[in-house]
Amino acid sequence: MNLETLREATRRQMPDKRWKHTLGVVETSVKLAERFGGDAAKAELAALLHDYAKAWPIDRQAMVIRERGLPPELLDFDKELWHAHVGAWAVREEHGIDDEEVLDAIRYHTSGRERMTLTDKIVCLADYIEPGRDFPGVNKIRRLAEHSLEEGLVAGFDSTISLLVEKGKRIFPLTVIARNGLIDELKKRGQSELQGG
Ligand code: DGI
Ligand code: FE
Ligand code: FE
Repeated sequence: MNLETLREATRRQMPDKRWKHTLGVVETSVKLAERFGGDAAKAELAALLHDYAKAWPIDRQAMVIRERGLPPELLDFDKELWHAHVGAWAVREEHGIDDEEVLDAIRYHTSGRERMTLTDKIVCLADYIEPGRDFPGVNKIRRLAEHSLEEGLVAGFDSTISLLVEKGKRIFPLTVIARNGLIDELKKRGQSELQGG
C-alpha cells in the first residue's frame, strides 16, 4: 500500500471541499497524536480515510450496508452515520487496509463507541476541531482539546446530541454509550488524582 496512491484514490472519492476537510483532519490528528502520546502513523492513515465514503450516493451506501453484512440497524438511524461503516468496509475492499485499529477509527469516527481507543479518540476529536470547522461551540471544544481528548470529545458529542434533539432526530445509542464511557474515564482519572495516583 502506497500512501500517495491512497491519497489520490481518496481525493477522487470526494469534492474539493471535503478533501480540504480531510487534510485538516489529517493535520489535526497528527498534532493530537503528538500531544497525547498516540500512534501518529495510524492516526494519520485513519484520518486520511475517515470520510472515504462520505460523498458516495446514499443508495450505494445503503446497498453496501444491506449486502455486505454491516450492522442493519444503521438503516434506522440518520444517513450521516452510514459513511463511517461503509468507508471502513470500502478501504479494506478497495485498498487492502487490514489494520483493525485504523479500520475501527474510521468505522466509529462519527458515532464513537464504548471504550474508545486512543486512535478512535484522536480521529473523532480531530474531525470536530480541524481548522476548517466552524459551528457554535467549536472554540470551546478546541480549548478543551488542548489538555484532554476526553473532555473535548464529551463537549463534541454534547453539541451533536443537542443538535439532533433540536431537529427531533433519533440518536444512535452508541453515541450515548460513548459519551457515558468518556465521562466514566474522566471520573476515574479524577479520583485517582485525588488519591495521589
Ligand atoms: O462526516 P463529517 O461531516 O466530517 O462528520 P461526522 O462523520 O462526525 O458526521 C457528523 C454528522 O452525523 C452530524 O451532522 C450529526 C450526524 N449524526 C446523526 N446521528 C448521529 C450523528 N452523529 C452522532 N455522533 N451520533 C448520532 O446518533
Ligand atoms: Fe465523517
Ligand atoms: Fe469528517
